[in-house]
Amino acid sequence: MKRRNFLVAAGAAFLAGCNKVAESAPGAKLLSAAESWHKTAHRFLTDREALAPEYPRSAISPYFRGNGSTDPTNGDYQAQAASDFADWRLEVRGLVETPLTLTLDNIRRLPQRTQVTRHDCVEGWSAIGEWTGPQLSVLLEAAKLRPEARYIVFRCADELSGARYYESVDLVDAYHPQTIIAHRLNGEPLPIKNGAPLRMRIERQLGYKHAKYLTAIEAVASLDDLYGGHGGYWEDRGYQWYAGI
Ligand SMILES: Nc1nc2c(c(=O)[nH]1)N[C@H]1C(S)=C(S)[C@@H](COP(=O)(O)O)O[C@H]1N2
Ligand SMILES: [Mo]
Repeated sequence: MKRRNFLVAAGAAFLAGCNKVAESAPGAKLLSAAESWHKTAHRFLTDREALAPEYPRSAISPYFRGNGSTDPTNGDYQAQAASDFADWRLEVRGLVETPLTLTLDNIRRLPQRTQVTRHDCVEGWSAIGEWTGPQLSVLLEAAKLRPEARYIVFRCADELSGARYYESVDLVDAYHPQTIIAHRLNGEPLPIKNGAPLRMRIERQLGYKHAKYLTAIEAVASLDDLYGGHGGYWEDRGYQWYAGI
């Protein structure tokens, strides 16, 4: 029964995609992503595919603070939290051949990556944490991007000062091996303050790119028609869209 539900939710194409990803080298995936993204990306590829530093577990900060939204009160978030996020769904949609709707269980069954990294917030604080989740590339390969797709948009459940949080990255960061959909922090399910039940880790980017309370991943050709048109909540308020570190 469980397995049948998983197959119905995930779909045959999804499973085929996972196998393909498992066999292919991350470098090759990144290269082809960049090619279809933008020819000039090649010049920066060596820099941009480099890994962010990873740390031993002994370096993990005793407390990983929450920043921005730390306990969303809008929509049905509180009700979802009360039921341990049993009904949470992550959609993969937009310019894809096969839209996906995933449960948390689907996400936990995918191949996982665990990484101990340092989070840098522009407000001037950092924290080291251990994050676990599937690589975003696995989901994108399963959904199969259409050639027009240029950016991946992250949709969030929370509102900050009355406006919906959202973020976006280009395909180089989307396919970066350390870009994961985290559901665990330091070996435990994500705390609410850190984005439960799902949040992005985009380790070559500053903190505000790491969308918390993730509800959908959307492939788009342009960022112009989203909210303020600058590709993210803080970008619409003056921050740089490219926040590479
Ligand atoms: N949905 C959502 N994601 C978000 C934010 C937010 O307010 N809402 N804040 C951002 C900022 S500025 C930072 S520094 C990190 C903070 O992550 P943390 O709460 O786990 O420390 O989340 C980022 N992602
Ligand atoms: Mo931040």
